Amino acid sequence: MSDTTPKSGISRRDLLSAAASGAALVGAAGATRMAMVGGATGVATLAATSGANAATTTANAHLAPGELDEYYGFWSSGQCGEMRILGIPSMRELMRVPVFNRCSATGWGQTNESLKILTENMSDRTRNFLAANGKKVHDNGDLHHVHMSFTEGKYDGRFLFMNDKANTRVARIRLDVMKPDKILEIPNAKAIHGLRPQKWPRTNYVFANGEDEGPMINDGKILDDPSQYVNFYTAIDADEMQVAWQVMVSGNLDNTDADYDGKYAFSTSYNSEMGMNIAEMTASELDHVVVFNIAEIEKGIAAGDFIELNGVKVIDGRKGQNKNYTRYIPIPNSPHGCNMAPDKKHLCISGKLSPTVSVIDVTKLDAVFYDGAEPRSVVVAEPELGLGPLHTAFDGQGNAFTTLFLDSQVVKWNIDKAVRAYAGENVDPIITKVDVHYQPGHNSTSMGETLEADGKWFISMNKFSKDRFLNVGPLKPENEQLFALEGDEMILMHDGPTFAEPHDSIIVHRSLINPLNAWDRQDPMWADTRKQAEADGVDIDDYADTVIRDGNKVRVYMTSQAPTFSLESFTVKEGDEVTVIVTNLDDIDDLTHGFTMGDHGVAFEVAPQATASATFVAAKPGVYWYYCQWFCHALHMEMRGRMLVEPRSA
Ligand code: K7E
Ligand code: CUA
Repeated sequence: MSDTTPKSGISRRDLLSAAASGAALVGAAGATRMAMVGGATGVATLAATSGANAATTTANAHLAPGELDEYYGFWSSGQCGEMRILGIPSMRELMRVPVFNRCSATGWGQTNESLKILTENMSDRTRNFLAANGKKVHDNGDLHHVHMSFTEGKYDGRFLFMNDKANTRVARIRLDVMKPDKILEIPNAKAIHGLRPQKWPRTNYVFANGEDEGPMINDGKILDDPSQYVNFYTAIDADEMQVAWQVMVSGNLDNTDADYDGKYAFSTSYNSEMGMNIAEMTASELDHVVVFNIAEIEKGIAAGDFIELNGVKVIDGRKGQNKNYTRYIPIPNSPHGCNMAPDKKHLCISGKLSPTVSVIDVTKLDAVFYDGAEPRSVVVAEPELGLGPLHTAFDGQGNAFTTLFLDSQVVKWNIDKAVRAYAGENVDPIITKVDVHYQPGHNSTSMGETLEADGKWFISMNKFSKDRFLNVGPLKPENEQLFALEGDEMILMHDGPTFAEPHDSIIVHRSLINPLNAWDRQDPMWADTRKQAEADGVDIDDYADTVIRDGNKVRVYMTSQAPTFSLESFTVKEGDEVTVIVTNLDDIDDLTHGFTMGDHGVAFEVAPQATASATFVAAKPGVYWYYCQWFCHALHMEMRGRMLVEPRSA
């Protein structure tokens, strides 16, 4: 389909000029939507919107059924607490990976293997709190930011790191199996929000922001006295997944990023006032960016200039300390997004309540730390872009894309021109503005937060969808829009409704991701289970149908091989603590089994070559069927067995 045969009565050229003129795009995009309804599939419409003479990006957007995407998208899910994997450019959701949440399908938060990961780095305080509430783990999480490990400024395909704002945690996901292997509760800090891996020389640290302030020792002795509240910036040893050190700071911390030299990390702070309500929090015209000097902090720790708080070495980097750990750069006004450009030089701080993005030249920071230069001397541009700038992404060609929450727009602008304009030259840094639908938060570009930013794709992650989809009731989906980047143009390719509430995403070329098709039998995920099996004399790598009684504990070892479990039934006594351990001996791609114990709230996934287990108390005498809950075979329904629970006093 070409520009001259518009399917919907509107040509691609019309669409582009509408995009350029801003307001008309609502109507134009509406017409595109009608074209999508008319087309056989959304995929077909991707082809339809890319004109015959369109450059390669849009042409490549057509993915026929069965064709694979060029990019992985790793998505946060906000208050759902999971991570999601999408294909780009199709925007197909490929997988959901439970992290901070519990999951009915996979048994995450219920299997012994996942419980270990969820609880092994939990404080006693939290453990006791949960026990008092009859729980082992939190049921919720609030996952905002997913980022990959780096080696020399490029994604290295090893790990993903992500935050939980709700319960102050950081998780790591292994990219070979797409499951978390470490979840860490961060001591002292409250509400981990911004999170970024160190980019250079590699991800030795993951930096994590504490958003909410509180008493340094939060044991109830200090309560309603905000003058004694502090905040914590955390560096996590990314290999060990343990806190390396923390810095006490003034003002709360919002988003963070790191430079491409391994020298500095940065945090935006939107409440330098340390206010406790909206009026107080927004009183000041200027808040700040905190700059962390990594080498000086490491030196200070080595020299013993720290206090130990809940087992963590904490350096005092509050305002007025006048040590070389931190500097506070005044920035207008409640700044939010914190994004390091792949030119290795410019850090873009989105103003949120100011219509500006403040551009910091990170090569000027040495002078602020060591030569007494004014903190604001590092600001080399402050373009006025529009209302509510939240986050900035990059194309690797010197351009930046900033979301404008209040304007419901994305603005593409040139960093160099902004710097020249700030220096007094009469140039306009703004290249184009496009409407998005509606109220964008984060945005991301393909490979955009790395030295390999390729400027092909752009995602606007919009908080509201309003009229863009069929009405599904008062709770509406969010809307994520995919744009092709071609020259100076941003071409809307796809509206993607999503459930609550992805904040952030990264778009990663598929050549960097090589997951397994089946688990390695020696995987550390079930190392504890393996140890127990060895003690019980059971070889979990081979056919097993063994029931071990150990006092009132019963361990039931079985294997799954389509379409049977090795055990057709097992018998326990009322009140026994039963652990069912299932090993999936199938090693064929995609042959996942599951185990569900009927009427017991027990269910979990057992992927090819995996071992998984769950423990429960058999408190109800009677006959209970267990079954495989993953459709695996023509005889999947028949893949079941019985648990016979004998009454205690019979
Ligand atoms: Cu802007 Cu939590 Cu990244 Cu959301 S934060 S938008
Ligand atoms: Cu095994 Cu369904």
